[in-house]
Amino acid sequence: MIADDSPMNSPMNSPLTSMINKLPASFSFGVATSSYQIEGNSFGGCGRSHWDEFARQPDKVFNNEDGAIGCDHYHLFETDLDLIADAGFDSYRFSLSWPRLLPERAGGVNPEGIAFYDRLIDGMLARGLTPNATLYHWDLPLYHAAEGGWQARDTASYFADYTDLVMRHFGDRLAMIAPVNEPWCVSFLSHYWGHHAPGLTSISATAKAMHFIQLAHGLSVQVMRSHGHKQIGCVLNKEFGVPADNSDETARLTALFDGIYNRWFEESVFKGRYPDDVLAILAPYMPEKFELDLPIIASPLDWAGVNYYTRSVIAPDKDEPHFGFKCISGNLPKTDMGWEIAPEGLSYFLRRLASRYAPDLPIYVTENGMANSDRLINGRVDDAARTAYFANHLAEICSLTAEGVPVAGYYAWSLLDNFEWAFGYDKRFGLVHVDFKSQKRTPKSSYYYWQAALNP
Ligand code: IFM
Repeated sequence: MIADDSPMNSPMNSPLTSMINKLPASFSFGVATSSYQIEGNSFGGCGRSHWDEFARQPDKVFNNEDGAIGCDHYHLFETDLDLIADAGFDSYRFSLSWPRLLPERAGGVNPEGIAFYDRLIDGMLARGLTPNATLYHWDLPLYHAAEGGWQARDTASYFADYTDLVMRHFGDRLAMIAPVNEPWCVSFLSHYWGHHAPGLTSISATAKAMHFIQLAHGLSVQVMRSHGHKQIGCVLNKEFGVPADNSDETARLTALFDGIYNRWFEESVFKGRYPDDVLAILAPYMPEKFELDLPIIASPLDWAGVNYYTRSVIAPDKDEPHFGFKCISGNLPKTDMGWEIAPEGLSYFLRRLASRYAPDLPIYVTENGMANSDRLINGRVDDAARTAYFANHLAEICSLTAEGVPVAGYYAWSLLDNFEWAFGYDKRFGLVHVDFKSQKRTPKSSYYYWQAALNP
């Protein structure tokens, strides 16, 4: 399935080599993916998730596409693990699908789901890849969504039960684990801006989701700890806000953006509190006695993960009823998502995490990468822009480690082109091109540059 004409194999002088040489020998490099985006949830008895329901609604997803087939990773996982190992990566960050393991409301565990993750995890171990698992990368079982989803306290308890299931079957083989991928996306993006499932635009739903996803994280951490796990982390996405003008009001709004996007999650996980500026707006909608959950949310961790892609330019918006700002287009070069390329934001967050929130923890960049308008021409994909993106972000990490910021690893997003949520299969983030009709994999030039740099 892998294209065998390796046109740009082993380029000498990979632009990534000098960065990698400056990092400590123990620094870990991996790639990241997620279940709904690649597995194909029409295979192996997987249950329906709220993403299937969201994608079923007209015009929610580009071309009305969904994750039914994905990259058919369910069947092609050996090929994909070979690609990871052959490039020289030492770790694979993947997610388990809750509805694959528990497809029905009261139907018990899906043996095919257990068997699939057994094969996948054992396949990583056989290739010397360190498994780094995420338990929730957005595929909420539809039956839980129907009962209130992340607006309901019970969903957090059910997530703890699901965590226990994962720990019992796979825990001893998972070197690193995090409960939730990108809680901002799970809550604000999905319940206030409505861009992701369940597609709501309600301040009340948002406040509840912003709390219950954090509670789910904390309860899950406690379950993992009760199983004796020692490498439990979190994966928070960060976006760097910059003011569109020099006014005091825009500075205040930019700080508020930082509060909603970043500090809400950092403060609660690492300090057991929510930031006052955001809470002042969400307080009327918060679940009763939410304060009592904060010590659970702040359960101690062993590592901290940061997903970073871009910055946001913040401008006042008088028509925005609750927060008063909007994100506008900036003037930096942009990726195919229209996201500005701003590597210095990564440094800002890693430094802040190390100094303010998690001084004693190793930090991992758990996602970083770009969508590019890749074209497969004569069996080749030249994605030089993606290699440059990686190199520019790695350069920031080199400076940070030289300063003593404890960055311990980096995961490129993503191994494969995949289902990019509301953008369907239109936006390509992979190091490896996927033809979604034939499922043929073709490593792009960025893949070969990683391979050259990781195998000097
Ligand atoms: O594809 C997503 C991923 O699921 C979560 N982090 C950001 C990526 C790019 O949008």
